[in-house]
Amino acid sequence: MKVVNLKRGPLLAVGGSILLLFFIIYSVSSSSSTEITRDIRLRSIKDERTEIEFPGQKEERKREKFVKEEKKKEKKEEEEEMLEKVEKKPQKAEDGDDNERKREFVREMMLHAWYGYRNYTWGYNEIRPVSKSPNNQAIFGGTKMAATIIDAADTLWIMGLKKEYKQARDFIQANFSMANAQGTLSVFETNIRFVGGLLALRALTGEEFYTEKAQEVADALLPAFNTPTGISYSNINMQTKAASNYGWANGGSSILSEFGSIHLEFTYLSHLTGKNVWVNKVKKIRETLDKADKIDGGLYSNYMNPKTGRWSGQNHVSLGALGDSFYEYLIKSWVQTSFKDDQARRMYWDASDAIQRKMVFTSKSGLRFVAELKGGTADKKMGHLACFCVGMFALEAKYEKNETRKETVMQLAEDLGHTCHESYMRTQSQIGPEMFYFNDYDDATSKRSENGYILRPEVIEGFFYLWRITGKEKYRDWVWSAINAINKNCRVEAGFTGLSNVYNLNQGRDDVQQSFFLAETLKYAYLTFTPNSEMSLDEWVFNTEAHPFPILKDEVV
Ligand code: DMJ
Repeated sequence: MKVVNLKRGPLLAVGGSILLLFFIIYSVSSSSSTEITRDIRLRSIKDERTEIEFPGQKEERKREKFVKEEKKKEKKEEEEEMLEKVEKKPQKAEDGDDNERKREFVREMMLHAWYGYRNYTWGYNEIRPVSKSPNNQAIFGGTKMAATIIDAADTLWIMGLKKEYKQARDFIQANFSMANAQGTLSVFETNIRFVGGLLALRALTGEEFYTEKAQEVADALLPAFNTPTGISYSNINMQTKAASNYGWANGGSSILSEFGSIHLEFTYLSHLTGKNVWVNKVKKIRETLDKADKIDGGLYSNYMNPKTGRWSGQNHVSLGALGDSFYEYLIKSWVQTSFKDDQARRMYWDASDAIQRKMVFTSKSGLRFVAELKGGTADKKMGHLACFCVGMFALEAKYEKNETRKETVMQLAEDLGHTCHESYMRTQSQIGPEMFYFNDYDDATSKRSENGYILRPEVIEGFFYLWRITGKEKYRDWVWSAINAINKNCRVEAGFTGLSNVYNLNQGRDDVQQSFFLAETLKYAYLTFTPNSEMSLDEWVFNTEAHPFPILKDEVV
């Protein structure tokens, strides 16, 4: 037994092992196949369930996918169409390649200004182009509100700078929100640059999100209008919503050029949305001003108490700082409404008559200028800002029906244009100062104070209107000369800077690229060299920051 057992032992062991191996293989394979089967069964149950519980859901999903893709395609097509419009280069100027070359020159300046800002301070308000750092003025609440992007975008569009316009557009759509605003904002600056810029973009592109953003900004300003007279305050705090005036403004008064330069924007916003909340605000301001006493039958003092509607201060009247764009908005409101705003027409024509009677003087050497009035006495100086009135009077002449008056006011516009041009020609930089003085001994450019240049547009703006309205080639030459002087003296590696003293370039620069340089100065320069049909004055009215709004054919709301 033992032997038999001993002999059969290994055989049995091998056989057993083989059997065991078969068993293991069988059980493993059968268990995994069970799991696979179970899995397949579960999946098919799941599928069955899906089909049973939600019949047609697959088709629905397919349909949704299709609709999504179609929408995406549509959006892409719309975007391409919109960008095609911006790419559309202005037609070749009728008068040849020279103007095309000049347009290219200005366009290149725009790109230089834009990329300086974009490369170093994207999203901030402005660039300090010498130090390549952000410039955050208090008027914007000191926070990142992307003022340059909003102010420049319509110029990029008008110049056909497709890629750069898209950079601006995408930023505004994705990032611009009043929720980012902090601190105290200037109602006037926020309105002319932000509401104005966004509305112009809506007008040019047809894209609706711009209206929504403009409405958001305008709504944020509304608490400043809660006064018994409707006359708005200068500032609004974004957190507390408290409105306030500047202490320096004649003991906390509201300022004429500020509360008087909201009319175009709020009217157009109401027109676009069909809501009259904004237009009602500016109508109330207009009523208060219409009822108020005038100086010399048509002039307005620069300061008003918003609670009483009474003028404050010593009747300071100016076409420069504190007064300027109020007068501009009267005539432009009349134009904007296709000449239906009769109250604006009457108030403007009364003002223009009074300005011509009381504020226009001729210097010893024959230069005509618009002085400021203080308590009835003329202060014989004219600021760069006041040169905007060259364009205003040219616009008046364009629409004046009475031939004698037309001639008179056109002559005034041209004479004042000449004076503003002289203020440029008589300096080392060939750029005019912030303020120029006249007296019995010297005139036009005596160097006293305020000798800087902060990239302002008004002189070029005036020449632009004179060119468009008179067709005299010399006005184009004047723009060309001014823009070349700016390019030569203000250009630095990261954009354009203001100058500390236009009479003495050794005195340095202010290291600020103002957003209005891209919004206004370069836009007016560029449009001087396009055919007149490009942003025609018969179709568009420019706000005081050079943002174009269409002349409205229908009623406002
Ligand atoms: C701009 O913001 C506007 O033109 C405003 O009316 C006056 N000041 C600057 C440009 O100089």
